[in-house]
Amino acid sequence: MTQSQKSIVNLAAYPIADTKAPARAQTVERFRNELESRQYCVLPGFVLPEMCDQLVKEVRQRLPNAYGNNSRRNCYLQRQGDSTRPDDHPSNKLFDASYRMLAYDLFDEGSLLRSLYTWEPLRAFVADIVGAETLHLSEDPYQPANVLCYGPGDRSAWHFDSTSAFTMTLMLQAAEAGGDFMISPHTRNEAGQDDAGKLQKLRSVLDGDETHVVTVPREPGALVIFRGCTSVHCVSPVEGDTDRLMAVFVYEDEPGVIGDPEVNRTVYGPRTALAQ
Ligand SMILES: O=C(O)CCC(=O)C(=O)O
Ligand SMILES: [Fe+2]
Repeated sequence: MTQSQKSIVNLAAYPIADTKAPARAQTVERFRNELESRQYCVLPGFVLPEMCDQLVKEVRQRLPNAYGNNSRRNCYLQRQGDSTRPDDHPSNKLFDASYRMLAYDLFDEGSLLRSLYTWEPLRAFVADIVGAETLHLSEDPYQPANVLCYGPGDRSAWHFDSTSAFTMTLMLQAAEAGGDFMISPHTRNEAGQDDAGKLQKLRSVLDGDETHVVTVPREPGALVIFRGCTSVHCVSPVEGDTDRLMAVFVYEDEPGVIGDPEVNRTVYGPRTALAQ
């Protein structure tokens, strides 16, 4: 079934297609302010329920080809600690993560996932929320829109995202329990250097103190935009037999961006290196 790109998003709730509509401007303003003050914003019911179900079908068909990713890393995504720092420094706290990854190339041209990712009004809307002049599609074969699949016991450890100014995720299917997206806003500076206050906050989060941690409510269809480079975040272990399926969309500030092949190899598997 081919799908008009327009009919994927709940346009009654999120009037994003008409760039001149005052309702669009109000929607942008609201989420822009939320993102600014809290470092994340949630758009519940952004994708229509029947479209979400179809996206889940697309993902399930491809699950046998997902790459199983198990790693032990610190919150800066390094696999090794830093021996020049004290043992209790965040660099030396290593955490386990496990999930499966579906790369963009596994979804064909006519897929719903690609249709949504490439829909220009979505990109323009997100650019307005995050304050980017223009956002471009990623030209990487694997990264543009990918899906994280968390089975029973899978989780994502506390981490900062590496380069992008923002991260955008779409919940496709929730776990029966667990699989909570947790974030601690403002735990690192823009430049990636920690000042004393932020470092103290980060340490408390990594030690299990939830005072500065927010659990973001996510129903299927909810879009979340967050400042993952400056706000440490994780996904708690999934409980029950239902996979937690989360699509991640990558937009770039410049045209023609492709990812680091070494990163692709670790995230999407050795097949990406063989394809070069
Ligand atoms: O699965 C999630 O909700 C979070 C994913 C995440 O941390 C990321 O894409 O950077
Ligand atoms: Fe992340």
